[in-house]
Amino acid sequence: MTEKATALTATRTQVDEAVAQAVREGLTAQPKRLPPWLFYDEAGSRLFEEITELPEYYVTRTERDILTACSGAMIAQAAQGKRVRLVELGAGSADKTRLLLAAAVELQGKVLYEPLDVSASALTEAKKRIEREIPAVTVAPRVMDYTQGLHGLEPDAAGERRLVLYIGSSIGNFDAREAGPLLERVRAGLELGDGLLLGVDLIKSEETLLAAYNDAAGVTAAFNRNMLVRLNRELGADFDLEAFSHRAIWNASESRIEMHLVSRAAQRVRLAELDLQVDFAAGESIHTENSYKYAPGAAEKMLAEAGFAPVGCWKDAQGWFAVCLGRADQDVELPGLEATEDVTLPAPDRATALDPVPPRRGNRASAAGQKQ
Ligand code: AVI
Repeated sequence: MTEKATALTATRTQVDEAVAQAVREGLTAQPKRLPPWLFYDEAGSRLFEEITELPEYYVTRTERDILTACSGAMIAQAAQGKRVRLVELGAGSADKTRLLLAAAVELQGKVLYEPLDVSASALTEAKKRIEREIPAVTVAPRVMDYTQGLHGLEPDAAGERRLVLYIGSSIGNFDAREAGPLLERVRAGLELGDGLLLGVDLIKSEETLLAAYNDAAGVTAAFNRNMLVRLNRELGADFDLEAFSHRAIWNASESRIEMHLVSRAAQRVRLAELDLQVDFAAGESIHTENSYKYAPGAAEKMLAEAGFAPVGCWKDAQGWFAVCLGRADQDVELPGLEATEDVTLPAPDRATALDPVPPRRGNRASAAGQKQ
């Protein structure tokens, strides 16, 4: 083999098949699209961490406020007097998971935490960090693609309940056709009485939504464009980053923010590793992400349809975000809005909102809640 051929083979073996297939499919589709999981290479994960700290990106901050105030109540509701072990879908963003772990430690002393992620390095990092910060927590990470179900988790020990954390509005990056089955697969891996804690972003003013995905510092734009940087590096593509603009729009009829990369001019892009060239018209877009925002009651409905009786929903005072608990149940009825315990943090004095509030029973006691 010539030196050049050897080098080429070496490069080709490094191409990730899943990446190659997703990009080929997405860029030859009409309209063009790329899946949002492509955002999260090392640089993209760093940019996402930066996004979570932006003043416009209310999502992380608001969910953190809810968890700061209500983690104790959530854990107590999930545990129902038993020991609880926590499973997290994804390796867990440090401080939000920490709040729930600390609440569980407070309730029962030692806690077992099982983060599930496709990235071994993210899991190793989470294990080191959490065991250092909360020594009462034992971290048992598992490298797996949780979107395919919770295969291989050992059964609950006697007197124990699992609580699956799916926080951070991650479910919002799946459309309804994907989100429902994903939650059903999670439910299939659980036992009766186990719980799912689901963080969902709620519909709010278009202005607030657009600002969150179009920040003044341009971090979200860099996050979006980083997908092209990744394709240039991993697939030998020649995307000119300046030739694509970041666009975030609110699609009201679908109740979602959409992110796009829009070609500023007619151009041809080559992807050497795919033996592919792709033509763009001026103004043509690559749809890179959907981020669904939910109406009141939608999260409870989604939980019920997946086989979880909605037990409680904790919201911030502005009604921007909800963290909802569902309990794996045999026979789950679709809830009316009155079916769950609804807790709203007190408004708007932040000092008050950050103080733990005892769960305030909604005026409509829970039918589902009676089964607890
Ligand atoms: C990870 N996910 C919940 C974020 C969201 O808000 O949909 C990803 C993101 N995209 C742009 N900004 C943040």
